[in-house]
Amino acid sequence: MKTIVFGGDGFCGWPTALHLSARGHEVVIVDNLSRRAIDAELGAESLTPISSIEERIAAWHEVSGRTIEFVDLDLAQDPEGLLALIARTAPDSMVHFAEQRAAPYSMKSAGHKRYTVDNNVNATHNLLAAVVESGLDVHLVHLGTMGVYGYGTAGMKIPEGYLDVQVTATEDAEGNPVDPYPIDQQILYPTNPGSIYHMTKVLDQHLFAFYAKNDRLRITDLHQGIIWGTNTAETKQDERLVNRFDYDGDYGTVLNRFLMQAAVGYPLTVHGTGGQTRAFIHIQDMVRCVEIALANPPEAGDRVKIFNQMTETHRVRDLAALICEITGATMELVPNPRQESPENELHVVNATFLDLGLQPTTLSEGLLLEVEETAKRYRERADLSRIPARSLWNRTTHEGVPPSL
Ligand code: NAD
Ligand code: USQ
Repeated sequence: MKTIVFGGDGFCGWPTALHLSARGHEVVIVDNLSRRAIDAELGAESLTPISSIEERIAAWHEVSGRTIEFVDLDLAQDPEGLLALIARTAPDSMVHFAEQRAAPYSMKSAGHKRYTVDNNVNATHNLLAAVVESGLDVHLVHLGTMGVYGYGTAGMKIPEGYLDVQVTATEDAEGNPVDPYPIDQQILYPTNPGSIYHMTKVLDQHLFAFYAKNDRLRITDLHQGIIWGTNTAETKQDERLVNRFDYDGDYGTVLNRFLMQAAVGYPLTVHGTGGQTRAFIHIQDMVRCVEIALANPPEAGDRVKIFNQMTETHRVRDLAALICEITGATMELVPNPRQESPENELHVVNATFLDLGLQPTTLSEGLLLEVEETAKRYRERADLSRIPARSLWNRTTHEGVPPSL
């Protein structure tokens, strides 16, 4: 299978490109290296020392004997280049990771909001329009987010993308009363994004639904939880293949931040009461899920296939307590810079991947290893001034008043 990995230099894209290459896919990585430029803008670096994309690809060739092509292209800004690339490479499938993915970064200022919307929505739309224009039958797998659903679910399990609803009709088309009768429908699960970044994923969802209906494109949207961990079987094979590890206040995600904070002796930064419950998945399981999704495409004419790509849910303060217990770290409840529910429950259906053979890596197996293999190993590279989260989401959070949602 020939597969283009858009965003293949990033945290999820790089290990996915190697995983697919190791399994015999002919892989092309497309990336505009904007994530590396944002590191420079923020004055923050990956905790792990990441090599240039050229060095990464050369090292992979040396280690595996396999070749990956790299194309430096901006999906949002260069639709003609994108179409030419698709026509030249004629891929069977594409994996789309190429978006600005940090919620705090998307909320820093009006400029960051505009950049995130322009970049993400145009990248996705340009890709869809280019596939149609190319006339090729390509399966598109997109990395979406659990955050499109919002996190207040009134106790129900969040289904995989679609919700069965029943409304009761009490009038006919002319408005005359009739004996009530039920009408069943399936709708996209109502969205409730918490940041401009998450909002772009909601907009992506609607673009996918439209192109699946109008052009019979084959699309899978993976509603992914928060990734934890750093390396996969492939990225462990050589120091030059190491994956990035973000710990700064904008790009660092909660569990990896806590692991790094424990390793450097920084009290774990629990936002608010730590009552937020979120979905998680290990990076090794993420690459396996993408492989499974590629092997199980929808048919042309099907609606968008949506999988919930997560394996566990946890409350933030429970995660912090667990890490303190296994590492001896301490935690601190810091004012929450975000506008989000201080406490929420989260129950999620993830049957599709489990039915297709995913065997999840659990937190209990992997946490300590992650602290030892990554966080402690590279702790000398940490810049502690980059740890505090400084992106305030609205006037309320600016004034330090707890949000009430
Ligand atoms: P990342 O920022 O590390 O990687 C994204 C890559 O895309 C970067 O290398 C960047 O340079 C590239 N890119 C961005 N805009 C581009 C453009 N216009 N043209 C070409 N390349 C572009 O992010 P990540 O953590 O690897 O996330 C990848 C995807 O997975 C995102 O869409 C994100 O929404 C989704 N996701 C990530 C997580 C997580 O915990 N990291 C969780 C759920 C979903
Ligand atoms: N949090 C803390 N302390 C910290 C960092 C975060 O308490 O030091 C809290 C946040 O307030 C939030 C929760 O932890 O309640 C999760 O924050 P996060 O930064 O780990 O995750 P999030 O902003 O939701 O974004 C990440 C990825 C994004 C992806 C999303 C999946 O950056 O690309 O879409 O996870 S999900 O959360 O399921 O929507």
